[in-house]
Amino acid sequence: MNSLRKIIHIDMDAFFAAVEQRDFPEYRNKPIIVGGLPGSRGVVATCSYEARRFGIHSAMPSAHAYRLCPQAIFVKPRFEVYQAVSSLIRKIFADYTEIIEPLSMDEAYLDVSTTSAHQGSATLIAKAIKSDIRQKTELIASAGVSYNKFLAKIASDMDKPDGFYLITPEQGADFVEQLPVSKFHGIGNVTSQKMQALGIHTGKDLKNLPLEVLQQHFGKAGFHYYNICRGIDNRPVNSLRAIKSIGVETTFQQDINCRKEILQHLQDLLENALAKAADKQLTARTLTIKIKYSDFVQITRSKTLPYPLEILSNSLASLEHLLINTEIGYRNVRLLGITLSSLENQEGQSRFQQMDIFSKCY
Ligand code: TTP
Ligand code: MG
Repeated sequence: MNSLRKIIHIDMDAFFAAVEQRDFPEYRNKPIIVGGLPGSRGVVATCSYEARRFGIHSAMPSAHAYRLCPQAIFVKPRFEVYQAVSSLIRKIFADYTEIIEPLSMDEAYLDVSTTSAHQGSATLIAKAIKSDIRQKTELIASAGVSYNKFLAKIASDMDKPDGFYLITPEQGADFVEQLPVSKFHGIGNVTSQKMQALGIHTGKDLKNLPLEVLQQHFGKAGFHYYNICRGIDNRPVNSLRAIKSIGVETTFQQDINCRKEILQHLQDLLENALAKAADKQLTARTLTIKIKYSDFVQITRSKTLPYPLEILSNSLASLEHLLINTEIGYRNVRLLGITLSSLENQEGQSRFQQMDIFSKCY
């Protein structure tokens, strides 16, 4: 275990809604819902803490939110403003460390192991960052501090809003033991339900299982689960400069050979990869497809464009073009993958990206 690292996870509170309450004082202390309007088929992007008391949350259909709280104020998102705040908070992070890994517009991991400000105390640095954010943006962030990413992320959620929570190396293992697996970051609903069915409810239950059993049930992720339930997570904080590519792939339980089906899978993977890039505020100019045929022969085809691949509709032509020199439709395929590279940092998102995020919110 690398107990020497000092990792901070920062996450803004009720981000889009807090920005709206900041800019429109008449919204303050009121249930505000940012996202689709109630008459639409849209969903809630986020809502103020006042609205959360009514049981409203992100991704809930707006019509449902309206039924729970008819007096709530529904507002449309203003992505350019959120983006500007996002850039501002990243500049604040950069005052404390170069090792910053943004996860989305409003959250990031920071490795402050070698930061000398505030006598190198991660607690004091986290508090200083919270205070800088408040001063420069008039918004509130929550911070989690620990010795790895997994615990820092959980910590930032422990004391929200305006939270600060520290998990020391001495506390880490015990802390995870009592934690419900549904709260583990990276364990989604499907895996969580699978774990419940296997009688795994807490970190302790997970810890009782040997590595082989975890790998048998959860494949590659089994090793990660084996570690995190012991408070161990050696993943580095990947600063943007360190990210060279973003890849996603899928192996089929049964080989496929229908060209249409393969194209659909590749489109889904591409959409997934583009969303990951957008979350990190990166754009890509190189698209690579990977195809592994049923006999394990693997090919890759790449195309680099003079402009960034941004949204799916702009990228489909490149995808189809790459498929020309393959044998899809003729040979059985067991794995498909998409990799985006030639990544560039996107300061201030383009209109296309905003539209893409916009469509995801609704
Ligand atoms: P979150 O950090 O998940 O949520 P939040 O900042 O609104 O609230 P808190 O962290 O205090 O729990 O997401 C950040 C922003 O991302 C959120 O303000 C709106 C947007 N978002 C969506 O558009 N759709 C979603 O499903 C989620 C979860 C977030
Ligand atoms: Mg947040």
